[in-house]
Formats: sequence, structure tokens, C-alpha cells
Amino acid sequence: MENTEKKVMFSGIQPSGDLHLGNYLGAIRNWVALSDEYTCYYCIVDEHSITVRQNPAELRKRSTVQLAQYIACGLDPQKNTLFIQSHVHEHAELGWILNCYTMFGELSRMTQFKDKSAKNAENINGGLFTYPALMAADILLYNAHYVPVGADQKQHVELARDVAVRFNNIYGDTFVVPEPYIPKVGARIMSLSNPSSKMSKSDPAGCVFLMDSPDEISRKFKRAVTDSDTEHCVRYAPDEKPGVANLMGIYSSVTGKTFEEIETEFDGKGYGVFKPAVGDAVIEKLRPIREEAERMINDKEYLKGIYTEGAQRAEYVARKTLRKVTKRIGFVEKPF
Ligand code: ATP
Ligand code: LTN
Repeated sequence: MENTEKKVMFSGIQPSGDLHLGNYLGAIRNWVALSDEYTCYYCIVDEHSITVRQNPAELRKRSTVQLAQYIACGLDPQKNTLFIQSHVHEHAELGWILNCYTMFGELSRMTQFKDKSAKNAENINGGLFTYPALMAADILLYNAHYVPVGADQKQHVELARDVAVRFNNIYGDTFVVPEPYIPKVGARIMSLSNPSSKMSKSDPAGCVFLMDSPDEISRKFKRAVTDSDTEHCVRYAPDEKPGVANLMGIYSSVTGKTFEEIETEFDGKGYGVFKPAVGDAVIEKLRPIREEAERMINDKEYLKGIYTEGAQRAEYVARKTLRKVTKRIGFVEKPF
């Protein structure tokens, strides 16, 4: 009874590297906060990650490690459907169908495609280009109303909306039209070593990983780039002092303090006090997550049980949506 009335959330992260503070503050934290209010599906999107070449053994390992980290972040597997994308073949099938309703011009405007193709000039494959159609399939299969992501994914969710509307206009109401759900603070955490680019696993020096030791976190924050002015005061001015604004965003996101409260707290104290304080707050936030994930990572049977049940629950819903879609577009009903 209650489940049918709840709105639906769907999101996913690629198992293409270790989870980091940007993933946590931009996305996962909201997933946890919304678990009670919504019916939630959180996926490990392994099919997306092969748009960039992966080492097979590492991809396999990271997919289950990521599941352990989802749970360690606070996602209760009883309340949330946690699963691996490739275990539910409907994603790939609807992905193909939606490719045929997604325009070349739309895909050409995706900034993630432009960024990733610039970084992987030797492997600009078709999957990297058509990736947003698969992401639309992920979301639309579950009739998701909201997609909790960081700001960098807004463009992809908007494309999923456009595809849903286009399909509904041709065939009648089929898909729920989803909306991005982006946090006010923490939507775009920047690299600690280069505050003009987003924190990303491909820049380990500026990236704080969930599994980093307290010493590593501390070192990364002490080295964080602030600014080159002589003022040395903790003041929120994103254009003039992007490094400081980024650290303030992280501190605010982790402690719940406002920017004014942070300015007052560090008034007259300088960066030598501020940077380690941000590091300490992050260490304390991540400590229980790291410890819980470390404990769970070796419990392979437990994790297998979670992703098996998750895929079964997900497939039940995905199958129904795919059937509806194939019927609408005119495929002959499968007789077995
Ligand atoms: P890559 O380093 O390959 O760009 P990524 O670290 O961005 O990957 P994704 O799997 O692409 O990881 O992103 C997972 C989720 O984390 C998405 O919702 C994304 O918006 C969010 N996210 C990623 N990086 C950040 C960041 N720096 N700040 C806030 N949110 C982020
Ligand atoms: N495109 C996202 C990952 C992703 C996703 C999704 C996010 C794939 N499918 C569905 C939300 C909903 C990324 O690169 N971070």
C-alpha cells in the first residue's frame, strides 16, 4: 500500500574508480536522506563504465566494493533496491530503443561527451556518444520522478526528460517525466589541487576518496590550493577565491554550518587553521563509512545476496516498463 503511493528515485554511479567526496556530497548523501520518503533504486552502472576501457578484474572487484560503500554510506538494502545494471538486461534493451528517439544534435551538445572524448582521444567509441540514451533508459525503466545527482549530470537528466516527453507525445503517456534533484551545497565539489576543475577520480591529488586514511585526507587538505592574495581570510567569494569557496562548501556540507557561521568561526585565523579544520571535519564524517565498508568488503556472500535480491526486485519493474514500450512501438509480443 505505502509503496504504491511513494514517488520514485533512481540514480547510479559508474564503478570506474573509487568513490570520492564529490560523489558522496553531490549524490549519495541525498540518496540516504531520501530513503524513507521515496521508493529508491540505486544502481552500479557497469554498462556505462565500459564507454572508457576498463581492466576486467578491477571492474569486477570495484562493482562489489562500490555496493559495500553504498551500504556503508547509510543505504539500507531493505529500504532501497541496490543492484548492478548489467544484471537487469532491460537497461540495454530500452537503451537501444531510446537511441532511436534521441537526436544526434542533442548528443553532440553533451559536455561530458566533449570532456571525455578530449581525455580519451584514442577511444572515442559509439557508446561514449550515445551514453545518455542508456542513462535515460536507466531512469525511465523505473518511472523515476527524481534523479539525485551532482550538478554535472543535470544536462543528462534534462535529455532524459526530453526523450520521455518525445516518446509520450508520439505514443501516449508511457514514461514518467523525471527531474534532477541537486543539492544546494555540495552539487559541484572542486578539485583540492585545481579549484577550476571538478573533483574527479582521474585527478588523485585533488580528490579525497572515501577509503582514504585519515593521514591521507589530512595531507590533501593541508596542501589544498586556496588563493594567491595576501588577505588570507576565510571569506566566501567564489569568483575571487574559488579554492577557499570550495573548502567552505565542503565544510558547510559536512558540518551543516552556513557560510556566515564559517566566516565568523575562522575570523582572523587564516588558512593555516582553516584547512586542517576542514580536513578534520571530513575525516570524522568519512571514518564510520570507511570502517563499515572495510568490514563488509570481504563478506562476499552477504554482498552477493544483496545484489541478487536487488536485481530481482529491479527486474520485476523494468520488465513491465519494457513490455509496455515494445507493445507501443509495434514489436510482436514475445510468445514465451
Ligand atoms: P569521472 O571522474 O569519470 O568524471 P565521477 O567521479 O564524476 O567520474 P560519476 O560516476 O560520473 O563519477 O558520478 C557519480 C555521481 O557523483 C553523479 O551524480 C555526479 O553528478 C556526482 N559527482 C561526481 N563528481 C562530483 C563532484 N565533484 N561534485 C559533486 N558531485 C559529483
Ligand atoms: N551518467 C552518470 C551515471 C549514471 C546515472 C544514471 C546517474 C548512469 N545512469 C542514471 C543517474 C541516473 C555519471 O556519469 N555520473
